[in-house]
Amino acid sequence: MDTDEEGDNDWDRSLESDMLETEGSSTDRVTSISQRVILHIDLDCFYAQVEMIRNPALRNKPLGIQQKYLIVTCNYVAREHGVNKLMSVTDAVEKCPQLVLVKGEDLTHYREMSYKVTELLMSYCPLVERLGFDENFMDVTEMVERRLKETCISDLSFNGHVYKHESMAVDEENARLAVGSVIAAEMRQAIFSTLGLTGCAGIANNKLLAKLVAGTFKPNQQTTLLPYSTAELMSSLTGLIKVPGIGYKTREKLKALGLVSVRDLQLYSLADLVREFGEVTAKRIQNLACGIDDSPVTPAGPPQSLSDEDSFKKISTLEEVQKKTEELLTSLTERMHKDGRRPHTFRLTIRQYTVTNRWFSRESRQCPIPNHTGLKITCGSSEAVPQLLGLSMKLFHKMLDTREPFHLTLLNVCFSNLQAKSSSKSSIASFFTQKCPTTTQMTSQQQVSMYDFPYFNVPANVDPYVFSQLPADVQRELLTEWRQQKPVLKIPSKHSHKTSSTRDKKSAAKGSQCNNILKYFKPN
Ligand code: DGT
Ligand code: MG
Repeated sequence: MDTDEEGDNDWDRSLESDMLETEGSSTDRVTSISQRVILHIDLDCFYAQVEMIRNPALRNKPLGIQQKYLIVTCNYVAREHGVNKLMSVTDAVEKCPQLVLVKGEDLTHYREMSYKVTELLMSYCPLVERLGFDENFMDVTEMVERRLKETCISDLSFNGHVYKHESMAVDEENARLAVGSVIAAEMRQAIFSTLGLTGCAGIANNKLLAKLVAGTFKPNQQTTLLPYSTAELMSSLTGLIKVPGIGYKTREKLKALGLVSVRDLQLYSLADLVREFGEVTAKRIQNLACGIDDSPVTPAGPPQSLSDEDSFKKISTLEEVQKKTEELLTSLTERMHKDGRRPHTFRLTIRQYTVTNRWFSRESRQCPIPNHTGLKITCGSSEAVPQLLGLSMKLFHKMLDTREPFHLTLLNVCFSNLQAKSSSKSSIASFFTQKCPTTTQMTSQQQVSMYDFPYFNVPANVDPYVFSQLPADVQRELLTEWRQQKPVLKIPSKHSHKTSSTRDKKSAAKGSQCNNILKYFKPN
């Protein structure tokens, strides 16, 4: 099974660092935080939807996506038959004998669709934060402000549900959330008309509440939370496990203090919590229990590492290790090649079977990737895998004495320390690029000549003779880089009608941040 190491689904960790950053925030900041409009968009039965798009014949059938012995998700037809997420395949088939099963261990299509959704949302608003594969937060506060200036409050209405209200009139106080609900509906519509996917949205003043309220009505619906309904939403949660940001270990510690429900944590003495967890964590978890979360929506950018892993019942021979590692390396190097950056570190992780500690006995070794191998990976050369396999086996022997019997249940291969190629050979690049504008600065004429150059296929401002004198490896690397310098996506002109100069700068900064990130999302 593929894994994704974007670090973008670690809600606990991100909240913790956010809290550290926001310690001692000014009154102004607190005010602006309480006025934010945050959307949370969660796609419906994500893997199943992707499979139904790939094969529309599955659309009206009960469909389960299988990884090993589990149904990791199922479409809503199957849910009507009593099939649930994370049910065993045996139980699911018993509930619904006509269930169609599709293997979902290869995440390639899900990952690709996932990035398309984020990319689409970023074309409307740069402040998009991914959470896992099918969830995105958006901070649409600025969009809301702009629209409010152009709209009469009496013309506004809420789109979708309002938590615990049949209907709700729009007034001064809730107008911003009402505009947020209209934007959320537009985003969902954009995702549907562009990519064919449906999803749910939550609209609230912070990330925590937006996420929690989003699931109130499913599928393909949206719900807005008004601030005064926060307490009701929080007390509707069946336990601390339902509070995103309070992880397993924290829950265990809380349980030892006798705290099980959200209400228990709300009412517990902060001083006692501080003694147990320290000030930052104590305040954070108590705030979360009260629905308070001032963590910002943080666009993540490209992943810091790429990895691939598989788990299995038993691997106990060197040949099996080699075969499985080679398989994993083949798919990982292909992804790395598509990514375009060059990895400088390689890590191998194994998990040995132990009766006592079944899940947490991972062990890793890592090493630098030699330059010639790094180049092979970025060029997409088939020689990369055998070279990496050699490295893997050396690392493997450092962890295990293969003269003794062994029992592995997992292998993971990982590239990290990923660097954009321009920085890794800046001296050569700068040789060519002193007079060569960056992609964003190029005129359309230059871009056309760069891609269509009929003979050498090098940018028009590069001397073909000088290029032809370079070593073949360097030529290949430069060509790959130039081919990848496609025009970056434009932020729609919606952002350009701000008048104040500070706002212009802010907007430009956000735009360029967004463009940088968009470079990562490569078309298929
Ligand atoms: P939903 O949101 O209830 O309509 O259904 P999904 O399928 O979108 O569920 P969600 O949002 O919790 O998760 C998104 C995808 O992530 C889902 O389609 C399959 C995958 N997934 C979710 N939970 C697990 C899990 O525990 N293990 C594995 N391997 N995959 C999971
Ligand atoms: Mg979902």
